[in-house]
Amino acid sequence: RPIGVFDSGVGGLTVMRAVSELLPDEDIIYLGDTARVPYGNRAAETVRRYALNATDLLAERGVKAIVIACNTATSYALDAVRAHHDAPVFGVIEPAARRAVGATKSGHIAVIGTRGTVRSGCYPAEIAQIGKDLVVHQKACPLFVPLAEEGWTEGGVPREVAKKYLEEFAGAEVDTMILGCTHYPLLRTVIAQALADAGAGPITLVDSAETTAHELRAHLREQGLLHPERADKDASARRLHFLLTDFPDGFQVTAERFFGGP
Ligand code: DGN
Repeated sequence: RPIGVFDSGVGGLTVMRAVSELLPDEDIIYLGDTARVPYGNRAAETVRRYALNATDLLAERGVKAIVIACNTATSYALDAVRAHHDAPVFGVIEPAARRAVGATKSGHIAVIGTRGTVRSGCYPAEIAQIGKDLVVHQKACPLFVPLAEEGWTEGGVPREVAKKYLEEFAGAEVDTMILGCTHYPLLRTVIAQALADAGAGPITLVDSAETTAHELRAHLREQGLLHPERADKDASARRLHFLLTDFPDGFQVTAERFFGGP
C-alpha cells in the first residue's frame, strides 16, 4: 500500500522529496490542494474542512499512512484528521518541535511560519509539552511563500525581506530556529545569511520536512509496514503519483523546484 502525502499546494513537495529519498522502496501518492491554496491566512474551521476532504481522497486510495505535509494544516487539522481515519497520521510540527528541543542549549527557540501557523500557537504548545523552561519566539514571515514560489530564493530582494523579518532575533539568545513552513527550506541559505548579517550568533535551522520523514520511517519500521527492499532500484520500480485539485499556470516549473527533480 502507498503512503499518502497531503499539502495545500506545492510546498509539501519538500516533504514529499524528503520522504521519497529516505524511503526509496515506497509507493507514494501526493495530493496538492492547488485549487484552494494558500491555507496560510484562512480560518481554522476552513482549513479543517479542506484537510478532511483531501485526506478522504487519499484514504480512498488505500494509503497505509497519511502525512500532513503542511504546517498550517497540521496546526489546525491534525487532531480532526487523526480522529477521522484508521491509518496513522503524521504532522510536520511534532517532529520539528522534538528536534528543536533536542538541539537548543540556550533554551530559546524561534519559530517562523505563516500567519495561520503562528496564530495557532501550535509550536509553542508542542515545545512546552516536550521540554521544560523553554522560551519560544514566533514570527510570521508571509512574504517568504510567494518568494519561494517565484524562485526568488537568492539575491538582494529575498535577503532584504529576510533581514527585515529576522533582525529581531539578533541578541535574543535564540540558538535554534524551526523553519515552520514547507516553503522555507528553499530560502535556507538566505535565512542563514540574513541572521548572520543581523549579528545573530550561530543558529541551528530545523527543517520539518526531514524530521517528519525520519519519524514516518521509524513508525513504519516499528509496525512492520515498510515496503520490502526492491531488487530493481531504477525509477520505474516504485510509483510516485502526483494529484492536484487544479493545474495552475507555471505549476510544473515551481513543482520541480520544490521537489528537486522532474
Ligand atoms: N504549506 C503551507 C505551510 O507549510 O504552512 C504554506 C503555504 C500556504 O498554504 N500558505
